[in-house]
Amino acid sequence: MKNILEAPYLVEMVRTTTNMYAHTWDERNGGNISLMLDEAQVAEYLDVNAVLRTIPTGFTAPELDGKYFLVTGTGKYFKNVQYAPEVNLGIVRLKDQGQQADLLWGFADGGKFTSEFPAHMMSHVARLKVDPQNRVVMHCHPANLLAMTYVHSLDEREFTRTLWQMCTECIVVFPEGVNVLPWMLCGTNEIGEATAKKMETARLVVWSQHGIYGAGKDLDETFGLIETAEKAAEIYMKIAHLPRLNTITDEQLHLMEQRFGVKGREGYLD
Ligand code: 2HA
Ligand code: ZN
Repeated sequence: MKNILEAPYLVEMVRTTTNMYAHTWDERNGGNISLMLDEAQVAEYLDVNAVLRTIPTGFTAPELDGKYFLVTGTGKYFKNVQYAPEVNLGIVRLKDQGQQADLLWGFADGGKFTSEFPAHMMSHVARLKVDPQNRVVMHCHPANLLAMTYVHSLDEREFTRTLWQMCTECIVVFPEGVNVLPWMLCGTNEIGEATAKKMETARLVVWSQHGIYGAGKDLDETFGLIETAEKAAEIYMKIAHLPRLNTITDEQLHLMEQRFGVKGREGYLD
């Protein structure tokens, strides 16, 4: 059996959490990531019949039975993942209508998956329905996106349009726009269900006064998605209090659509 610490997906997860911490998106225990794995990817490194323990999930998601996830641990710091991956990360396989998770590796100090496991798992279900290639759900607390939810309208069309206007390439990176949830209590099935519903129409979901969720086919792409939205929010927070003399017009955004073969969310451009 090969060494799990050398599995490309584990190496990439360690690099991603480290990088996200370096971007200041994941203070203390902030943020969480789940990456769906194929059984073959896991079986190369672990005996998939050797269950360490079984952890209740607290929700029902029959679609996920038999699915494997590499996921960050509750209360764990992204900053520390690189030094002790087997304590801060775990690999689980869901069963019993998603109500139980068999732990196959990790959470070595007796820990368990992120408190946002419901939002992650329900978002995977939602994204897989619209994009069978989806593998990643990522949550973090980037300062400028958070700041923006204090001073900008939370209307999804308005929020998206502002981000598109802040950097020319935003409309190419997230043509479907950004969905927005009002402040809600985190770590609950309710915010999980609300997030998953928003994930049906966009890969980015802002949690007002809290952070953002991103989804994508791999860690790099999902990181890049959040990075691009956060960059746009940063520009906004630099200029919001200044007179705006110039902007990117809807006409110019239409030119971007044509040049890059994308289509902005229906009704979001004039
Ligand atoms: O504690 O970010 O939303 C991790 C979180 C909860
Ligand atoms: Zn959070």
